[in-house]
Amino acid sequence: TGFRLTVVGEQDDTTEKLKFREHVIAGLTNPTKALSSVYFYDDRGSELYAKITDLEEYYLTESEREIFESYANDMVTTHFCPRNAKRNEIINIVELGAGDGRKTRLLLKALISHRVKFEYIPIDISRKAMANLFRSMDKAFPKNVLNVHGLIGNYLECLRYIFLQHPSRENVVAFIGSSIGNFSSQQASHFLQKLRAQMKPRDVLLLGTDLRKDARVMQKAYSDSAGVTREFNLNLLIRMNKELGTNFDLKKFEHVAVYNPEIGAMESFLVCTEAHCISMATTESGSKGSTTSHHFMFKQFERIHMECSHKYTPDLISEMLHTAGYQVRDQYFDNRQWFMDTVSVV
Ligand code: AVJ
Repeated sequence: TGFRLTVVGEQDDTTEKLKFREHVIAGLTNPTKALSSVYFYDDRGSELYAKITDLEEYYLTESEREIFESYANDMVTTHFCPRNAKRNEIINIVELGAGDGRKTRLLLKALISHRVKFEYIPIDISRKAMANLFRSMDKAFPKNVLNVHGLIGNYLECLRYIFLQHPSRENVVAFIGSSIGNFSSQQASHFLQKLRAQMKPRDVLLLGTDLRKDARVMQKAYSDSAGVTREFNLNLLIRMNKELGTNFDLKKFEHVAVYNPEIGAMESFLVCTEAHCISMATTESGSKGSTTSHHFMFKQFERIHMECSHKYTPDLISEMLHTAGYQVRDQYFDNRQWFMDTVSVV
């Protein structure tokens, strides 16, 4: 028992950095400039996201917390117990993109109170986020009741690693907090299919998704009055300046978030307030002769697309899960019906 950490797959800093660089060059050369929110989560980005989840305007976290508070016991007794109720068999509680685990804690408490034996396996890309998670889990539970195995790496690679390590264990895979919202609906379906292909019959998926609602409510959640979300977006420019040697001047960019009803998603942009040119340092590694310097022209009011946060309806989610080969067992809602957690099985 206790806490363990495993790094899965190669964590090669130089290839990661090269990928990041290629991504930025492609994204800023495109006629409609775009960067990907997957790069938000360096240590500072994870910290800022944790701050966002504390904001009242960012209703998602509180709504899902309410769902777990009301229904964690029901989820455990109805869906998460090992099928044969042989309670001596350990089950895996796998969490994709664990963050600080404040909501997951409610699930784990319910499992413990029903005497289900389990290993909690959080997966995250940020080591610092994982360290914080370990600390908060250690504080929240008495000594020796939790068995935690944290994995650092890519979701699907980590899942393959777990399923190979424990081929006969039952799995509950939690993908909560509307993390799936960053995928386009096509990417989301594709990811769910790949996930399903790795799961065993009767393994459980717990999927947390944000629901469509009054656009004003959603827009406030993504442009909060304290400016934390603004800082969260600007942090990617800071990261590029640090890691790629760009010279973004943060004062020349404004954060804007709008709901796009055509795709059912909140979209975040950094809008450039004056025309200027950004340059990027040349790489030193001359092996590939990659010494071209890069410049990116910004017109006044031109914007960089930073993030999509997709919002769903219960029917859209059921349909997507069904298409991906899952059977939907239950949908849980908060009182306002702003958020939903769906339990489905393979
Ligand atoms: C971490 C993807 C769930 O899209 O709501 C929060 C990230 N972006 N505020 C979301 C985010 C701006 C968040 N997810």
